[in-house]
Amino acid sequence: LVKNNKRVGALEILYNMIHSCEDDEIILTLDGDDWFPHDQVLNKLKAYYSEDVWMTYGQYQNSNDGGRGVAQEYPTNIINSNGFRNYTWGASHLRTFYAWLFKNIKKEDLLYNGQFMKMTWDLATMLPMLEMAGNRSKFISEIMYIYNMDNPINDHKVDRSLQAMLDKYVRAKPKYHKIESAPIFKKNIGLMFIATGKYDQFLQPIIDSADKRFLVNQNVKYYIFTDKQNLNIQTNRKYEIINIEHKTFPFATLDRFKHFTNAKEKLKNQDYLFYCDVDSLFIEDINEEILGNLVGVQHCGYFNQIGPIETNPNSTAYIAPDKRKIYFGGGFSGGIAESYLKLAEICYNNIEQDLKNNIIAIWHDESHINKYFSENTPDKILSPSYHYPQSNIEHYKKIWGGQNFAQKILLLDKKHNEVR
Ligand code: UD2
Repeated sequence: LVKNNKRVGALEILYNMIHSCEDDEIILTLDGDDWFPHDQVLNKLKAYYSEDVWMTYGQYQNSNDGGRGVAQEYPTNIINSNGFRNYTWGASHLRTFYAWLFKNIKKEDLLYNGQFMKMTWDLATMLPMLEMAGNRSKFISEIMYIYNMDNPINDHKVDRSLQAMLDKYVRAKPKYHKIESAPIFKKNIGLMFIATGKYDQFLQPIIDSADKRFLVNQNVKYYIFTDKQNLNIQTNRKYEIINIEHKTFPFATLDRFKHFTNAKEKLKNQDYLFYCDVDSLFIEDINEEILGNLVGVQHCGYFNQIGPIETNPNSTAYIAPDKRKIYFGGGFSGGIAESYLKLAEICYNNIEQDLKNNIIAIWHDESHINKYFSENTPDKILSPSYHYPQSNIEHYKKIWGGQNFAQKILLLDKKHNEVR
C-alpha cells in the first residue's frame, strides 16, 4: 500500500510501482473504480502464465448494460509484421504483464511535454509491450474485468480531444523490436537451520560453506531458528533469525516441523525451501540438481535398505510393510515451498497426535518424514553424497555395496553428550 501525499496520476504511480517490483512478478492493473467479475481471476491468470506467455489482455464487460468491451485479439499477420500501431486498439482490460517487460519501455515514451501522460497511457504502455512480446502476448476472450461505466470522471468523458491527440502521438512513435527470449530468473530459496542450546557453535561454519557452495547462482536466504538473541552472523546473503525456545533432545529436533509451520507466513514466499542439520558442511558445489517438488536424501547408513522405520502401529509414523522402500536421512530435505510446508504441517500434526498418545516415534522427526515420503515419494531422491559421514568411510562403503559417493554434504562427527 503506497500512499502519495501529492496527486501524481496513474501512469507515474504504475511506473514507480512496477520498477520497484522484481522482474519475474506479474503485474495486473485494476483501476480503483472497476472490479473483477469473480474470485477466480488470479487463478485463471496463473494457468495462462504457466505457458510461455509474457502478457495478456482482454476481455472486459461494461458495468451498466453488460455489453462486451473493445478488447480484441490482434491477428497473426499484425503480430508477425509488428503492425500494432496502425491497427485498431485491442489490448484493453484486463491488462497483465511481467514486470521485466514493462521495465523495457523507455521512460521518455511515457512522457508528453516532460510529464507522465495523463491519458492514453494504456496505449503508451501496451503497444511497446505487444511489440516486444510478439507471439508471447495472449488475448483472453473470457470476461476477466468489469469496467465501471457510471463513473462521471472516466477519461473518455473528461477530455475526448486530449485523448485523441495523445492516441495519435503514441502511435506515431517508433516501434520496439521483438525480444527473442525472456530473462532467466533466479529462484528464491530459503535454507533453514535450527541451532538451539550448544548447536549455535555450528552456525557460522555451515553458513560460510553455504555462501561458497550452496546454490550460488540463486537468491538464497537463510532462516535461522534459534534461542539466541544476539547472534553475530557473517554472510553476504540475506538472513532472518526466528526465535524459538531451546528444548532438550529429542524435542530440539522433533519440533522442527512445528517451527516451520509456525513460520509459514515468512517462508511461503520462497520458491523452494530446504532444511539442513546445522552440524553439517557443504563441501562441494550444490547446484540446481537438488531442485524438485519434494527432495529427500538416502540415509548413508541404510542405503538400499528399509532402515529403522517406525513399526509401532499406534504411531502416526508407522509405515505399512508394502510401503517400506527407501530410508531417508533427516539431515537434509526440501522442495517447492508449498509442497514442503504441506509436508511440515502434516508431520507436525502427526507428531502432536503421537504426543497426545504418549508416543515418540523411534527416530523422532526422521521417522515422520520417512512416513510422509513413503506416501509421497520425492521426485528428487539424493544419494548419500548429500548425507556423507565425516569418518568411518570403510564401514559405510560396505553398506553402499563397495562403491563410494562424491562428498557434497558432510555430516560432522560430534559427541552427543557434549553438544546436546
Ligand atoms: C539425526 C538426523 C536429524 C534428525 C535426528 C532425529 C541426519 C544427519 N540427522 O541427527 O536430522 O532427524 O536424527 O533424531 O540425518 N538441534 C539443536 N539443538 C539441540 C539438538 C539438536 O539445534 O540441542 C538441531 C540441530 O540443527 C541438529 C538437529 O537438531 O543438527 C538434529 O539433532 P542432532 O544432530 O543432535 O541429531 P542426530 O545427529 O541424531
